[in-house]
Amino acid sequence: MREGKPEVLVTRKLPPAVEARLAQDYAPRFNPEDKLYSRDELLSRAAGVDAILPCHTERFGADVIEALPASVRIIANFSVGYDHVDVAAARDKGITVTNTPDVLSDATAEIAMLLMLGAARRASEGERLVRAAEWRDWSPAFMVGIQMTGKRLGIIGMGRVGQVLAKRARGFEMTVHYHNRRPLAAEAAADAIFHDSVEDLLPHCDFLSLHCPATEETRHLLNAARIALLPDDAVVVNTARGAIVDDDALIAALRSGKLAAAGLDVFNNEPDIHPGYRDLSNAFLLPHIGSATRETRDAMGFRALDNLDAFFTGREPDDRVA
Ligand code: 8YV
Repeated sequence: MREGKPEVLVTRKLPPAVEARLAQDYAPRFNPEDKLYSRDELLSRAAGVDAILPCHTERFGADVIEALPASVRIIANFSVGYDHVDVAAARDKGITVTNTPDVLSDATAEIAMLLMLGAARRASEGERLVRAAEWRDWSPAFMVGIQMTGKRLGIIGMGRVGQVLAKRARGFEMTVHYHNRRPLAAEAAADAIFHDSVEDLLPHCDFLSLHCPATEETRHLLNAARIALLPDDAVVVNTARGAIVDDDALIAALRSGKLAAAGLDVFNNEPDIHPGYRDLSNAFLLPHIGSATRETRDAMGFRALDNLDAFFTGREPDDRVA
């Protein structure tokens, strides 16, 4: 490392307390306008820096990693997901990669719960009606949705967020079923029922919530064949990554009425999502705000800084993924 404080390219605007700590301990290059950098802008701004602190909005494919200046030694992500980084390419180039697990589990589980309730109880449809002054009458047949209390919740990916959601769901007297690469230890699983394949899990899901990372193996995991295994009128929610869902299949199932509703916070090709979602009244759509709380944004920033601090003082960062 060169003399003086390490230089850090911070790709997006971060909470004031996080930027203050960065300014104290590092020589940061901030992005006060919070502008999304193009690939070329990112590379030119990275000239000479020791570290990059990016969000999931910046893509570090093998070509970008290859083109990064040799000065860059660590990519300390402000995100738990790191599918935007080609970790194999980073490893090959000797670049350390870290993420921010744990600190966003509560916030993301809250949004999963919001999506489940909002989708099942037709929240956005009702809200649009009221705002557009189109609510004119009431009858017992008006805006009837699906009750969540006491239903079966299926969770794919029983990691940190999945486990918090399972806890919250028990408050709604839901029975939790899950699929994970491995069954959880008895204490963590509590009364959740393990299924050793997605196919085995799906018929037990009145509600299905996706919590696995986006990888080659999970791409389009929820496809037409698997949706067909869900009970009729199931509700699907996704707070993980859009890539896990085959959009055409999900949209077809929402259109045909096979599924009662879907709640989505993440999409393929954000923010240019599949246009088919936009006019579906049974889709409750949010703009990737799973971890967008004041508390969690600060905690994510501090966690990314803890990783940088460890790296630049010769310790192993707690959240090293490459
Ligand atoms: C973050 C997320 O807001 O951390 C993640 O993986 O998907 C989001 O909740 C975003 O990635 C920040 O970069």
